[in-house]
Amino acid sequence: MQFPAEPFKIKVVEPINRTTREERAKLIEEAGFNVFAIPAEKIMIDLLTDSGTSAMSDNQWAGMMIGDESYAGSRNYFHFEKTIKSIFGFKNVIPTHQGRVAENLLFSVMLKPGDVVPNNIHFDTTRANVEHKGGQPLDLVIDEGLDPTYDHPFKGNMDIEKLKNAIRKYGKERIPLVMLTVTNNSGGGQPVSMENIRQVSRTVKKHGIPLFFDACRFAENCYFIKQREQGYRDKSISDVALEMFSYADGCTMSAKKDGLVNMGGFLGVNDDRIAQNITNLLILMEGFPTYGGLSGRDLEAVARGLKEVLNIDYLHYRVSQVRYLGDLLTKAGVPIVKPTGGHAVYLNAKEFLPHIPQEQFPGQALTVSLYREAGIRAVEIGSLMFAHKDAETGKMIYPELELVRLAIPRRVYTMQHINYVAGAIVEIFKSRDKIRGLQIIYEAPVLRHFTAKLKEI
Ligand code: P71
Repeated sequence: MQFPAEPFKIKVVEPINRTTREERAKLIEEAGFNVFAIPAEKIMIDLLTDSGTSAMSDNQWAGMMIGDESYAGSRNYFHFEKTIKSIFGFKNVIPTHQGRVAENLLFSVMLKPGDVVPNNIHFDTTRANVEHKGGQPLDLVIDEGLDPTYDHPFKGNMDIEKLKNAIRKYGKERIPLVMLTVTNNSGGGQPVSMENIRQVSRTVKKHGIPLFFDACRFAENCYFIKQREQGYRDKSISDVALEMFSYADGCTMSAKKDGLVNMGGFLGVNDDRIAQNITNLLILMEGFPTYGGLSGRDLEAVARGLKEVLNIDYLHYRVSQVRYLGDLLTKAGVPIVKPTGGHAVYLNAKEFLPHIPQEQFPGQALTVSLYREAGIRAVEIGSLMFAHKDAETGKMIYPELELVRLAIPRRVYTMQHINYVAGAIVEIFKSRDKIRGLQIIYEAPVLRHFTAKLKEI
């Protein structure tokens, strides 16, 4: 397949610092073999996350200059509101400074202790916010979604039988809402099909349970529907989005992903009473309802970013760039999660480093190696992030998947950067038997992966 050229010209550049292997070896050791502790200036290609790391367009930067910083009723808020209503179709729009606050506000209003919230797979912040309100997060993705080698066009789909069983088991009284994460980040950035969305919507409606989207990467999901699902080839991304959201009662959104901005988020919700309750809390936590923790210029950048992200040339390039990296790695025999998702390639560390047992953190060992050998920062999504002691037996429970995520920031790196990344990983793969396991020397009681210190065995 022919991969498209960048559908943009570069007007502003930021130099990338070179570092030597010797320097990086010293830095990673000082960082306790944790890439979160490395200064970003010492990274050559930063694939830690695609969140808030995208490049804004000239049009977005121009919008920043007409930011109206009035406390109440900023003109940029009205542009923000109108844009979101036209794309998402929800009746009420509530700005927040990022996605997790939208989640916190929604669950504060809708959840009571003991409630259950089904999702395809909850992202960490959603899971943590559900638990914070005394709720129980349920992951109901189809079984294929948990098998890294299984090629399926919509691996983010929710299993309808699992959903029906959950409703039967807990009753609609204990399920205040059902969520769908598009695309499904924790499962490899995999899309959910329109057919599945319709089925989920039909199932929950029958019981009067509201459906909400975690809409971070909605445009990438719409692109996959257009490409892969029958009946959508001739529809615009905007039409696909409007249909998708028409099946839901609301959404939470981190605009740091498909909003193409460095900071921003919002809630969309149809029900006026829920919107009112959320707004009351918003004033307490984020600010007045027409800015919600954002400055006027930020609201303008989100409004403009949300329009740009619907451009088919942009989306085609975006998803192709991620696939291009996946294809280069697959051709060289490097094990990755298949198919590649919308925003990232996920290396399968269990297969990459079969000589390192899971209790020696193969995903983290590979992450360390990517930095030391090539200056690439990835993120471990495996036993360092998820392994935990069983409350009853005290035995360690390890996650099924041991992955290293290479998240691609939007419009930031060129295809030649991607060639560099693939080339470096292929070289590391050739001498993978030299990579050593790790051992924890410090860990925090929760979310240990951010601050853990380790040493090489
Ligand atoms: C990603 C992130 C950013 C992140 C957050 C926490 C730990 C590590 C990295 C954020 C998401 C997301 C989904 C599906 C909600 C949020 C929170 N993703 N839902 O993938 O992917 O949004 O960061 O704006 O609060 O690196 P927020």
